[in-house]
Amino acid sequence: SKTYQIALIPGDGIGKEVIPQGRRVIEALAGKRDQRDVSFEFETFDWGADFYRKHGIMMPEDGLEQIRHKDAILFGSAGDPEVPDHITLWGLRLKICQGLDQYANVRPARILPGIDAPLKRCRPEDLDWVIVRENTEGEYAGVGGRVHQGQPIEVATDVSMMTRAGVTRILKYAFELALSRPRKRLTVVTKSNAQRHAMVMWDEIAAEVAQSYPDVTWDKELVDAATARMVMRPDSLDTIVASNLHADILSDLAAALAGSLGIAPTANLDPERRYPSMFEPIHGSAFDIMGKGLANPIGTFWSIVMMLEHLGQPAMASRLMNAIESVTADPALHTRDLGGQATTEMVSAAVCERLQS
Ligand code: NAD
Ligand code: K
Ligand code: MN
Repeated sequence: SKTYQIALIPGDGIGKEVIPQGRRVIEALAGKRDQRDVSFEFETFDWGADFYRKHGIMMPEDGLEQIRHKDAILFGSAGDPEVPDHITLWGLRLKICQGLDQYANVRPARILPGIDAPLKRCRPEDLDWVIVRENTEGEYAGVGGRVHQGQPIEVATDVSMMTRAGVTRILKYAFELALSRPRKRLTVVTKSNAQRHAMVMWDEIAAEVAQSYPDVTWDKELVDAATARMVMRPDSLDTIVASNLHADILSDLAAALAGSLGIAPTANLDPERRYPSMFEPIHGSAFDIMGKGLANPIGTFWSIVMMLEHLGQPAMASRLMNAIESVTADPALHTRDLGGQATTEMVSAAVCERLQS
């Protein structure tokens, strides 16, 4: 039998509402009679904006040490109305992703049963994407600064730093992932016309890596054109790989085109498995709905599906995915972001009920 150690980091805002429901769903899954050989132990870390108000930092100095030996991390969101976003982001989520070298951020998007997606001519089978986001460097490398702050001569920079090693490993990951999917198709997104150094290197490395993957059909697209293509020709895309910033933006667009930000999941993976990987809904703290019980927990549940796949429990993963799809298929169980009136509690209870049956 196997016991997985899971770190729970609810964080801020609706993160604190959806992560407890995620735990409940995992417990419902593991409680099944035929599933008794797998169990989960949870440790919850109260890191985030409240911790910051008390201690002046988002997580303890030795925080990475505390989670380094877990099997996986389930994360909610970081962001608080009273604390600047760059502090909450850099002090927690980016610290973990970069500190545990979770260099592949994987974001599937597809239209689940029952979801009324906004594109008129797009059928569910037309939109089935996985966006791979470089997660440790690029535009979010943290290189830059401000001089002469507040003065007319002020200069501020955020340098997009890309390394051959970093770009090579994310492109290899993306080609591997594309190869594992039925269509074996990869689109490499850059902005190599304007960003003429790092992104030109990115294109060159893509062509080099592609040589090892003759079975993958791949093409290149500039990021601005890629947004239009996602809307106009969604079925021409399958696996997409892009830099940290570009894929951040493309994946929110993808989530919206698939129905709602509240549904979309993501995995921050260390593909080499030296460290635990981290799973989270792609949404943030959602200040406008926090504390009201309106948060859609599906993004968290789908993230747990990705966690179970990563942990090597595909049967549990597909059981949970089936329960999720059976719930989204019922409009009475849609939260407000999907045009319905269901609450976080109702959706979570319905998923658990389907897991029990
Ligand atoms: P957001 O994702 O929090 O919210 C955007 C919109 O989507 C809001 O209208 C919100 O109500 C809605 N929404 C999001 N998740 C939902 C859910 N589960 N159910 C129903 N509706 C949902 O993005 P934002 O408003 O740009 O950011 C708010 C805060 O969250 C900021 O502090 C930001 O920095 C932070 N943030 C954190 C993460 C993260 O932790 N990974 C990601 C994005 C934003
Ligand atoms: K999140
Ligand atoms: Mn984002």
